[in-house]
Amino acid sequence: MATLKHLNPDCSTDEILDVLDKDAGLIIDNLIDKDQINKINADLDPYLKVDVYGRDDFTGFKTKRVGALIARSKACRDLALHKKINDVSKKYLEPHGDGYQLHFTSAVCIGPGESKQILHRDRGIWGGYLPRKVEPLMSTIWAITEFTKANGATQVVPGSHKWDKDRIPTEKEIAYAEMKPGSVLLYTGTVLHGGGQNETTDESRTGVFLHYALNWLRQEENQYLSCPPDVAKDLSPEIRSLIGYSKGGYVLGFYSDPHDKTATYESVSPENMFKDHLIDDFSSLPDPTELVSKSTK
Ligand SMILES: O=C(O)CCC(=O)C(=O)O
Ligand SMILES: [Fe+2]
Repeated sequence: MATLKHLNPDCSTDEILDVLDKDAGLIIDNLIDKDQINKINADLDPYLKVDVYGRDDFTGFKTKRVGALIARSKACRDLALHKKINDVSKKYLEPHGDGYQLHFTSAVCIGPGESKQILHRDRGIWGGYLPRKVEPLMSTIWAITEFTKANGATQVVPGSHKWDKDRIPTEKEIAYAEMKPGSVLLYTGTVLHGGGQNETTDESRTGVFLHYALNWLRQEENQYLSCPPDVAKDLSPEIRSLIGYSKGGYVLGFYSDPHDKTATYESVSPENMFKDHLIDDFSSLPDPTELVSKSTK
């Protein structure tokens, strides 16, 4: 059976990138401690208690999914800003864009009796229009409960990011992301994976999913609605910027304040929504010739 490489919490970004390049999936063991898991559980418990399940085979009739984790959970905000994960996301996505953003948040709880999810590549959310040479995603699944093959550990096909799109893995080519609570699965948008079958009668498998994407792509979870300005105003500038209240280039993602008749906030970075003075990372006018020449890679 295929296996996923396990790295220690003190592994370097370069070691992680090497394995991502080869396998497109790996586990870092024990990256967060019990105290952090308790905080995540306490934040998510009220939402995971509600009996709302998926609506089709893909989302799973016995699987609960809770989103808007940035608005709902301080512990998940801390997790989203985890330095090692952000270092990896930045470096992994660097060849394909000028920055990255948080793209999807969800707690996924696979209940007893759930069937296995079809293997897929998450890059499919953009409808297959992205050329294969663009790697759009660096994703994490944090184990909140233990992940075992029996309770629905994520299926991952190491190396399948380099496969022809129609190649179907044999059973032996599928690895299972078995890991202890506090460990994290890293995987890319191009690797084949899917939720595992939960063949237990009394165990649920809960993971916190935080996905990071190139900042020029549309986010899977609409962060401006899942974490609207009246909630975002009380969060840190770092997390606001990560979820998209920032620009992704000279003009990409600017806004104008619809209520402002003085035109103070005209074509500015969303960061200004939360400040009383103008700030703009890209405020200096670039040399137009360079801007045009950079616009086609
Ligand atoms: O629950 C899992 O382990 C994986 C779920 C997944 O890949 C998805 O819903 O896109
Ligand atoms: Fe997926």
